[in-house]
Amino acid sequence: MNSPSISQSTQVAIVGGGPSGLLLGQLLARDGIDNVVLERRSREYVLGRIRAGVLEQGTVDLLRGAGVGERMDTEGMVHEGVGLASENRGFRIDFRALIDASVMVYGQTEVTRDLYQARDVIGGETHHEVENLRILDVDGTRPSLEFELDGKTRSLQCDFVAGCDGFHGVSRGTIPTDVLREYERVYPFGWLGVLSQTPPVDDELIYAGHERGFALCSMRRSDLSRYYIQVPLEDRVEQWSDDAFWNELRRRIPAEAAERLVTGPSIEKSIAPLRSYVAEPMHWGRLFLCGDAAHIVPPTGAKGLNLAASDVYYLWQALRRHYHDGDASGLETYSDTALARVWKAERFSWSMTRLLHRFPEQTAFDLRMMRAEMDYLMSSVAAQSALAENYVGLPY
Ligand code: FAS
Ligand code: PHB
Repeated sequence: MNSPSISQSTQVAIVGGGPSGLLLGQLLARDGIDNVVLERRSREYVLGRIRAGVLEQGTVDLLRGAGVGERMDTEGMVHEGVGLASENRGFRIDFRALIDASVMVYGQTEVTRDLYQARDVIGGETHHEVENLRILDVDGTRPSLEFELDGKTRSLQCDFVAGCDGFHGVSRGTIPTDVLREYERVYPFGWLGVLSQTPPVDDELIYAGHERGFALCSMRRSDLSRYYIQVPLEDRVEQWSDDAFWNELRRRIPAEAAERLVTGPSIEKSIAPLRSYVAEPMHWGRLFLCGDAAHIVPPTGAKGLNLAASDVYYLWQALRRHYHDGDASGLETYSDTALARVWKAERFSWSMTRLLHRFPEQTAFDLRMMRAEMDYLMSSVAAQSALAENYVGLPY
């Protein structure tokens, strides 16, 4: 490896220019804390990803507080409830009546776009297409990153490293294997997702359990819909024509929704695997993990992006106290604080996935338990309130 030809320093080095890294960078910059974002892909590539669609109230408040909520408030859709269905019978969970709360439907792609534009405005330093990034000396007092950029080897010295580089990043691997504890469940199915320039089938989302498998009706705008169906892990997206997708979706959702469904050509089609995963601790020396770098949830509970937001909130507050008040207590407790909320979201996401999906090994008794759980949910205000408070987001 060539010795670095260019060296610089910053206060916080952020690995990853997805929602976690960009939101942290925005919050730190507004507090005068210098930071540099290093992203492996191009900006266009990052902005081409189609991912999450639902923002918890905590995420909405954080984006507004970071000064990036304007377009979300103009173009986002406030949802005061969500539809659930079992074997084509639908019912509604009324967030407003049950717990006086709501969520915001606004795509992660748009959140990321807003964050990039805000970073342009504040002149935040961001490097794209960074290669071969290494994280060094996080167990010391002056960690550094080494990487290649534009064919030159560079070194970035810093006080702290924020590992915001997602599940396949390098940050988590910096934690010694005898320290890192991993918890994982890989699900025996995936989600086949379609984006279509069609009006959504309903004003709100519909999560549907069915003997043929799970389906989800979501949206991005009043003329842009997002749909998912559960498929076997071995399925390939090429196997699924648009017509096959629409016909399978119709079979799994409530009859009145199936009749209203407006279909059209898919403008994006992909299969995402599902897993539950948590890495502990989320802090090692001067390294702090945020978002998918530390945890993954099955998207059934719409928690992935929202957990990234609460991690960022905790780390931002801790760094702010360190730099402004000389108080390191927030940094010392960051991992425990973040993990407390992460595990509750993991539980909710796992329980929603178990309630709404068909698992290969399910017995007749298991299916009766699923039906009883759905019947209880349909008939109990207490059960619906519990689901509502988890779905809209538990407090930070
Ligand atoms: P991200 O993965 O978004 O960002 C990490 C960034 O780090 C990426 O831009 C990556 O290129 C970069 N990076 C990686 N390695 C690097 C390196 N060595 N050096 C520099 N940069 C590096 N969540 C939901 O709530 N609902 C959903 O429906 C949903 N659907 C999803 C579908 C898919 C296919 C995936 C993969 C995830 C989905 N998620 C969903 C979860 C998703 O929204 C994440 O929770 C969210 O992107 C987390 O943001 P980050 O932590 O920033 O990680
Ligand atoms: C989406 O719109 O992509 C979406 C919404 C809710 C989920 C998962 C995905 O739970």
